[in-house]
Amino acid sequence: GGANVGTVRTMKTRRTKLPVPKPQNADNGLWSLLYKNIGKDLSKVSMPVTINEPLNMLQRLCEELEYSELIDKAAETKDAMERMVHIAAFAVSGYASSYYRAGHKPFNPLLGETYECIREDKGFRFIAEQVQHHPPISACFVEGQSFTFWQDIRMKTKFWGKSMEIMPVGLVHLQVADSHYVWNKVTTCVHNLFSNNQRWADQYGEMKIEDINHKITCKLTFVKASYWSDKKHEVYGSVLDAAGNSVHHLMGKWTEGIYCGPVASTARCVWRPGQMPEDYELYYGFSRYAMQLNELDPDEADKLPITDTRFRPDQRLLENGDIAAAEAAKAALEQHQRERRKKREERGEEYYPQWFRKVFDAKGEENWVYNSRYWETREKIGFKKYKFPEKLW
Ligand code: PIF
Repeated sequence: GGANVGTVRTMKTRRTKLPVPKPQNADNGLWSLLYKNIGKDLSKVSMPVTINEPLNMLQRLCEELEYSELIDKAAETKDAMERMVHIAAFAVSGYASSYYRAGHKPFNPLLGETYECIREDKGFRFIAEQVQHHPPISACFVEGQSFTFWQDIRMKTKFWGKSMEIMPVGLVHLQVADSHYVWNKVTTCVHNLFSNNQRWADQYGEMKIEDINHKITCKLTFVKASYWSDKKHEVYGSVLDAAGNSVHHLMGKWTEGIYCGPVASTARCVWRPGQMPEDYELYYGFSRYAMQLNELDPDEADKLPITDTRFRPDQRLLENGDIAAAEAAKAALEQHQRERRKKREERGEEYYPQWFRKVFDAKGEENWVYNSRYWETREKIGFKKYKFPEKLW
């Protein structure tokens, strides 16, 4: 059943900008830091806060739902082949924001950090938790009026000197109408890593979206940019029926939009990204939707658990432009986390996340599923009375 997100709070006007523009800081020493750690697993190196944007990985997962109206459209579509067209556009739409965001990385959430997002206007509620620290794993679960969406994400990274490849591991799940979709994510490559102004991101590889209930698949190719071709940001592919016949062709760019049709000249537009806000360059390249994600609504604050990212001090300090304090707070939080880990190890305790649990699928792959307690606890007990096993800050 769909989530009853409408009754949770009354609609507010959300902020349109961050409190201050990003401070202009000089060289952040990223090059010497990476050079010192050559050959090491970079996820185990503490990075300077200046390469972060004031959003974390949990909020980035929520950002993938910016164009959730495509799922609502799919839900109204009776024809399962046509429904796949909207879902494919949705899967591509999650990459649009990355075009403006290559300059920074999201915060790495602390183990046990959570993030909720209630969007009565979009008709969904989102919950995510950092379920593992090394290697980092973020899990999320979303209930919409017409759908259920979940994923857990883990990255493999490859450092190439001037660039870095990020290969997400794990699958995205989406249930809409009588379809259950599963798909993988493509590789992200951040180029010109050491040039603060010329860093750019590419997305490439094959994405396979399956409607397991109807045996319909959509194969999409994200074309790798190259010096010799002008095929930057291109995506193409087709929707195949159970017999493997191609029924719809898809083409476009993850930065500009997706079109469907037998031939390009008559293709119809399925999705186009929204306009960027004024002065977005000054605000980390955030879209309107991204600007809202870390907003702390004073009327909602006492309903949130203390583990919610909106209370994380270093991220808030960065958002407010206080770099020195953010840097110090990040170091202190990380140190505190190391001490908690050490204590658990000394006691021989295993760590269990609060809202997700690990299950193994038929192929023996690890999956993180929502235990359905978060919203129930929020409504019935309230997080003020809920006892968290550890204090994150
Ligand atoms: C810290 O995370 P950082 C380290 O993990 C550190 O080892 C740990 O201490 P511990 C700290 O507690 C952590 O806070 C390091 C690393 C994190 C990711 C996944 O935030 C990749 O300081 C995300 O960062 C990239 O970051 C996604 O890994 C991009 O968060 C879309 O690997 C990196 C840096 C990647 C550089 C990319 C530059 C792009 C501009 O003692 O507990 O181990």
